[in-house]
Amino acid sequence: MGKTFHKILSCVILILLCFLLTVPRLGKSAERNEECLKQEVISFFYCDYDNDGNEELLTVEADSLEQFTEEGKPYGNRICVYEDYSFDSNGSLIPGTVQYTKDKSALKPLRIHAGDINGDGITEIGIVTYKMTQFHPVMAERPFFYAIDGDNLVKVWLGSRLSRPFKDFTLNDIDGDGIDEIVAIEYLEDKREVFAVYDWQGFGFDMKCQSEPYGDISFTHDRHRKCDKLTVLADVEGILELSADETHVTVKKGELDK
Ligand SMILES: [Ca+2]
Ligand SMILES: [Ca+2]
Ligand SMILES: [Ca+2]
Repeated sequence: MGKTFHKILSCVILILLCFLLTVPRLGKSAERNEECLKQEVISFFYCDYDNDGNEELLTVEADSLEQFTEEGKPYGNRICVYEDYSFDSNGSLIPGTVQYTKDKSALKPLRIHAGDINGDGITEIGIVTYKMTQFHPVMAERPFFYAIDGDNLVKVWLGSRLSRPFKDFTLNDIDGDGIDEIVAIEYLEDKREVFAVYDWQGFGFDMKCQSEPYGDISFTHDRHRKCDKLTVLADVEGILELSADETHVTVKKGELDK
């Protein structure tokens, strides 16, 4: 009995040793892939953030889908950038090789997008966070912007808030000057909603113009990549296009509604 047991034990140890010696060790990139792909994608955005001609995939990923803001929105733990991506037969997004990953659990990131907010030719990564700040100690969504520099996320602007409580915002070169503005849907005190456009002013954003008030407005353009034209729904007027100059936000009938 004892000899048989020892023979079986020896065989098991031998098999384990063979397995460990033959399995290839994970490289750094593969380890990163393992780390990211076990998580849930909360938000994603396609863009060529490093201007090399190839589009990357930016994601906010979560350890679980059980983390929510008070408004019921899921938030994540990690920011990832993938060199490539594909789709399965059901059209589901499959992230490719991880280029960058950073644990940002403290920010409670809800959404990721990107644009050149300050006109220096470098794409900033916009992260909508859910946190308190020193001067506004309540949990709220806040627009933070970073530049990716090697393995670091370098702070560009960490916005405490916009002029008013906002429902949503996006980045778009709405005035055609080559620099992306923050275009926000904000609440007035009487609960009506307006589009507000914010320009970079060297150290932060200033609101430069806003639209007429509406009862209920929302963005309808593709939120996963940069768009040439912002399209919106405002009350019951159908698809509308948004543009702006220095003093006015113009809302007009969109192509989709003609
Ligand atoms: Ca690229
Ligand atoms: Ca920039
Ligand atoms: Ca612009």
